[in-house]
Amino acid sequence: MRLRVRGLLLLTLGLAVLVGVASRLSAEKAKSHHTLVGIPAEDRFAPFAIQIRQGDTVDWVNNDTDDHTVVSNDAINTANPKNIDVIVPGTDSNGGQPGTFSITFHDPGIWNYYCRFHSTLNDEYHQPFAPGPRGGIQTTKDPSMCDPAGSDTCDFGTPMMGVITILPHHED
Ligand SMILES: [Cu+2]
Repeated sequence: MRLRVRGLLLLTLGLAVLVGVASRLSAEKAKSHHTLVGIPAEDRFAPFAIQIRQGDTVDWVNNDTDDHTVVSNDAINTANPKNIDVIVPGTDSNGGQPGTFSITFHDPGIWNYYCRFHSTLNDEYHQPFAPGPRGGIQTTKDPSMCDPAGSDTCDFGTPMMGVITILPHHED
C-alpha cells in the first residue's frame, strides 16, 4: 500500500515535470518567428526586402527548377552571420522537391545578400546574367565575361539579391 502510494506520487511528479518541459518548449517555439523568402520559377528572391526581429528565422525555399545561392555581402552587412555562401537546390537537383535553407538572426542590423549565379542583368531581357561561380558584385569586372558581339552584358546591373532588416527585440 505504502509502496503503491509512493509509486503514484513519483508518477505524478514525473508527469508534472514532463508537462512543464513541453509547455516551455512550445513557448520558445512560439517566440521564434519564421519569415519565408521564396524563389519563384524566376531568378529573384520574393519578397526582395523583409523586416524581422532579433531572434527570428528566415527560411528560403527554392521553387525554381534551377539551383540558386544565398551569399552574404559582408562588405556592407551590419548584422551576422558573416561568410555565408550556400547553394539552395532547385527541384531538378533535389528529387523534385524545393531546396530550403534557414538562418536565425541573433543581432539587429542590415543583412544584404545575393545569388552568385545571377548577380548581373543581361542587356536584352534585363534578366540576371549568369557569369559563373566567380561572378558577382563582390568581384572585379572581368573583360572575359563581356559579350564579344559588343553588347554590354559585362556591365553590372541589379543582381538577384535581397535585404533583411533585423530590428531589436520588442521592449516588454
Ligand atoms: Cu540564382
